[in-house]
Amino acid sequence: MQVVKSVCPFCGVGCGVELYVNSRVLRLSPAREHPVSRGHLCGKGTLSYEATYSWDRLTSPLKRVKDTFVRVSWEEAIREIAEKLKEITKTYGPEAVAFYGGCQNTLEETYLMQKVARALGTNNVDSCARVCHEPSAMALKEMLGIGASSISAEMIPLMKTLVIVGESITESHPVLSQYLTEARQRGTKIVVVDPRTTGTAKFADLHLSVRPGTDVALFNAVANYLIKNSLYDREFVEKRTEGFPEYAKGVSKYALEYAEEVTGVEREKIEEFARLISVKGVIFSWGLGLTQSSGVDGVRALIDLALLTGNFGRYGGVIVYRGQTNVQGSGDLVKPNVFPIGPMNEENAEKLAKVWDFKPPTKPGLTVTEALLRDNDIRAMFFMGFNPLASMPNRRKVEERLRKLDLLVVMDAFMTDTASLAHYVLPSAVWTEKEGSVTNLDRLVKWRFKAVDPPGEAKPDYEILGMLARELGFNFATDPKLLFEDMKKVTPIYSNLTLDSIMDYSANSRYPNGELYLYEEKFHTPSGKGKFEFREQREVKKGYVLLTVRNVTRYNTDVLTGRIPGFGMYESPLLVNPSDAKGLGLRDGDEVIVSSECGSVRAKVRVSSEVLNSTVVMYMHDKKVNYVVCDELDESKAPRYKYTVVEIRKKV
Ligand SMILES: Nc1nc2c(c(=O)[nH]1)N[C@H]1C(S)=C(S)[C@@H](COP(=O)(O)OP(=O)(O)OC[C@H]3O[C@@H](n4cnc5c(=O)[nH]c(N)nc54)[C@H](O)[C@@H]3O)O[C@H]1N2
Ligand SMILES: Nc1nc2c(c(=O)[nH]1)N[C@H]1C(S)=C(S)[C@@H](COP(=O)(O)OP(=O)(O)OC[C@H]3O[C@@H](n4cnc5c(=O)[nH]c(N)nc54)[C@H](O)[C@@H]3O)O[C@H]1N2
Ligand code: SF4
Ligand SMILES: [Mo]
Repeated sequence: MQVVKSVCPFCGVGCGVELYVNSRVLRLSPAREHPVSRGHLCGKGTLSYEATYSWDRLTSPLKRVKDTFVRVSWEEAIREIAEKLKEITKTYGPEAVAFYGGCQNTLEETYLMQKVARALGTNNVDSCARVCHEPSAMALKEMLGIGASSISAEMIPLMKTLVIVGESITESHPVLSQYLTEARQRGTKIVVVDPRTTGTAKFADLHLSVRPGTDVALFNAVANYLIKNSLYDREFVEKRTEGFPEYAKGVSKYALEYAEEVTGVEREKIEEFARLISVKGVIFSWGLGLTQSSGVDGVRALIDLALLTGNFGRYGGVIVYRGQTNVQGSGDLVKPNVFPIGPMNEENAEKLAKVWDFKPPTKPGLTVTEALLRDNDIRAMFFMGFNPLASMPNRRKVEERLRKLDLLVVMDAFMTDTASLAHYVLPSAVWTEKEGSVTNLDRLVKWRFKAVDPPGEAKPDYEILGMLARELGFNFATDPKLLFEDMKKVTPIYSNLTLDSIMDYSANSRYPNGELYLYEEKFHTPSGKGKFEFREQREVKKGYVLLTVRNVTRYNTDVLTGRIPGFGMYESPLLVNPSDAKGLGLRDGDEVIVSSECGSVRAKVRVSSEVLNSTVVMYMHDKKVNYVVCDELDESKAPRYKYTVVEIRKKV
């Protein structure tokens, strides 16, 4: 039996695994030497390979003929797609074409995808990173210099305080729970800011049940309290930051009384929060409860607290709980308005031309959310490992948009909702069937080794993209190791990594230089200083707010977990607080219609004291949910998945 090292295909913890292979994967065990997972796995990680053997894997290219799909050869599919692309770019220009990739793909595939798009002449490239943590990447880059966590999860137990905002570690990043347990044993205080009493909140010394969308008011009031009582790090602020006077002025109107009224959290608890962070040794960490509710402004207001308390370098920092296995990597490599090498300008286009042998266009393209949810002239879309029909907000609008395309190509291992609308569906190999690297939430890059062959005619995405590129007249390297070296040449933060280090599962292969913590002496901003950014709390809407969240046994649109026996694929209940249930005359099991400005869904009520009053909760894994979630976008074009005002009506 062969033992092959790999990385779990699901969440951003990126646990190291060992696949036991005898022409097929027979079982999976933790890779004990992996520095972050340290020999642990969660339940769905342990069974993750089962989905790859599901009976309904796609095994040959498919072409739509009227209302059905017919099998075609790879040659036919690629030739026809290329012909259609040439026709579309000739008639409407290259900007009529878009390539959007998922975050279960490797760095090399994502890199190749954007290269093919740019060779065609379009910057319409993006990934699912847009919808979870683009607000984080944007705020981190502008205020600290690098759009990633500054400190490793390994450092959590060494801290005095860990602040967790809008993130359910026990559901979404379960293997990190080991650090919470260890931290508690060592006396670290844990503060959880979440409207729900999550499993993670049960670890907390202090749980602030904020009203959804009010985190900015909370953080600004805490800052004001710290400044007024001289509890902030004056020396750090003077030497290492800029923008403090404007920030201090901005937060000065955020009194505790006001924060109490807006957030619904008692003043004493807010004061306790302030005191717990006014020390050295604090990590500020967050998930989607911040980005998909308050957007970039929410993240800015939290990073401000880290700057104010001087918690950087060995003393603390920021952790963003990135979602998918390679979402940090996809976010680093592919954006429609930035090149991997840096800002989208002539100078960088020239630099890229030297490596790529073609000059990429410099006109910014459209994000995936703009392409699907706002008016535009795109006529051909490629989706690689992405199921936007189920995962984007306002499903009805997305469906209309996809149906209007002249060319929709989906590369996936399964017939997803999105694939079912495609003109061509191309069968992709999955993680165990190919090789390549992924970046986890800790900036740790690891290589997945190939364990088995893909089924039927399925192929790795790098081969599919390579075939398409050749048919379009571009001769690009497609071997993952060559792609990795090519990628490093144009992606400065990855330039110091070596294949040897990322292939060694015990090595500290973190970018940029293997640091467990960044910004010990200076920030990576142009001035070397951390930048305060004051933002106001936005208006809070009235009515019931629907939050859509995760469950530990299911993964995103359930395409993979739905194919692991015993996991996933059931309808989401509507979780309602007991007092709201009483007010609405609802009991457990009652059927209700939940409706918003965008649409409505049916659900069965589950009365739950874990839910804050005036909020209701559904699991995002249920495909119906995005019929009701609306498509408001923040400054970074990320959807506000966690803030839809809804009406609830009992079905009679
Ligand atoms: N089991 C499992 N794990 C996953 C995934 C999965 O589908 N299943 N998906 C992966 C992906 S893609 C991602 S991005 C991550 C996401 O991981 P998380 O960030 O944990 O995602 P959610 O559960 O969607 O939302 C987190 C929390 O935000 C809270 N929240 C909602 N609104 C607010 C608010 O206004 N303020 C505050 N402070 N909190 C709020 C919710 O109550 C919820 O507990 O998980 C990854 N891991
Ligand atoms: N209402 C609501 N909606 C949400 C969210 C929410 O909190 N609430 N969260 C959002 C977030 S954070 C995210 S990240 C998105 C996730 O949205 P998506 O990324 O669209 O969802 P996934 O289910 O992860 O789909 C990934 C697809 O990739 C395929 N795949 C896996 N491996 C490979 C591979 O190697 N190659 C190829 N070609 N395909 C592969 C899988 O079969 C699957 O179909 O959902 C978003 N949608
Ligand atoms: S915690 Fe995340 S990466 Fe680790 S085994 Fe579970 S799903 Fe996989
Ligand atoms: Mo995500």
